[in-house]
Amino acid sequence: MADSPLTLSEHLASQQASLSAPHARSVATVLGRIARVSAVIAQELAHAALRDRLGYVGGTNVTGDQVKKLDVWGHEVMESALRETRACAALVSEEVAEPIEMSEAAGANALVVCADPVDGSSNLDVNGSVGTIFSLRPSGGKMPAGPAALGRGTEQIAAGYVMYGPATTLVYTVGQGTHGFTLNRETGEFLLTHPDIRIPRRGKTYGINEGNVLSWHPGQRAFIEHLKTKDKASGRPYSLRYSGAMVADVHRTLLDGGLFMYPADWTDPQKPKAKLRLLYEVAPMGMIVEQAGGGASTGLERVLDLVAADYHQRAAVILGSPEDVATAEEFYRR
Ligand code: FBP
Repeated sequence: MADSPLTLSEHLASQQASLSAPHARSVATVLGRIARVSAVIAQELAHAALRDRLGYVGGTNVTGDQVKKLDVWGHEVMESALRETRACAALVSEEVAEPIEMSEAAGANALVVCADPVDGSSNLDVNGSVGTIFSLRPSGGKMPAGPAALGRGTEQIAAGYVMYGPATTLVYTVGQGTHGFTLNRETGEFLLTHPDIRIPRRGKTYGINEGNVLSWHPGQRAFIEHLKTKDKASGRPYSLRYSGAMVADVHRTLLDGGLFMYPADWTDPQKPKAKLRLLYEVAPMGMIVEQAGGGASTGLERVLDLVAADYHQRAAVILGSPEDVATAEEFYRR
């Protein structure tokens, strides 16, 4: 009889060896707790329409997005879960302007978590796929700990996402490859179903909001025309696949290859304006995809080399199959 798949906690234990000793236990504790709270979020999403949890609360968050009831609820359950771990010294969340300090977790081993508790909010009221994105960084024992979140993407020590689709899938990396788990709803455990994910070198699909085409960098526009041009030898044209939720689009790209892109608005070439947030969307996805053998770029530079100077700083992103990302960068350089 086939061995039963590893649980997330067993897999985390096997990854401990690769983690820098002081943080190993904190990373396992925090990732384990995020997994458990995401099972709660999955349950709530499934019943949201029955519990009057759909719709807006009114008002906007720090990045100007209209806030949904589930955005707030998702943030609150994430915050209290992380506080309980006593291993999280601060939380940078999409829903709150400033980092939330958690003095319960002082000390050099404590971590700073950057999170988008509910990603893809525009899909919530239409029963579309949504997700949770998270990134872990060392706090360095600093208090306040929040500023330790600011810095280069390469300083992340772990990153992951949970996708709430027909199944609930958790994907994470601690710098030793990227691994996928599926929630067993009966037991509430995440089981290893996608060990050591390797993204195909080239894909057949691309995901982008084409409604923004007129504001794109000329290289971006030419690259999309290139993907749409018939050429049997290079498998073009690519098909367009776009769900409106970064987690769902990145998950498809990770498993099938291809590209997910949210380029900047270059209407004013002096001040390109991006949409997605660096600390809790672009940088964690960059680490996950790179650890699966993929690439993650702004079109002009590697996203993991970007240095965050603001908690809600935005960044352009083109990620996916390494050869497709390289081709996109060539078009940006022309
Ligand atoms: P939030 O829902 O967490 O604000 O995330 C932003 C997001 O919804 C991404 O998940 C998605 O990739 C993108 O915005 C969709 O943007 P648009 O509606 O402009 O295509």
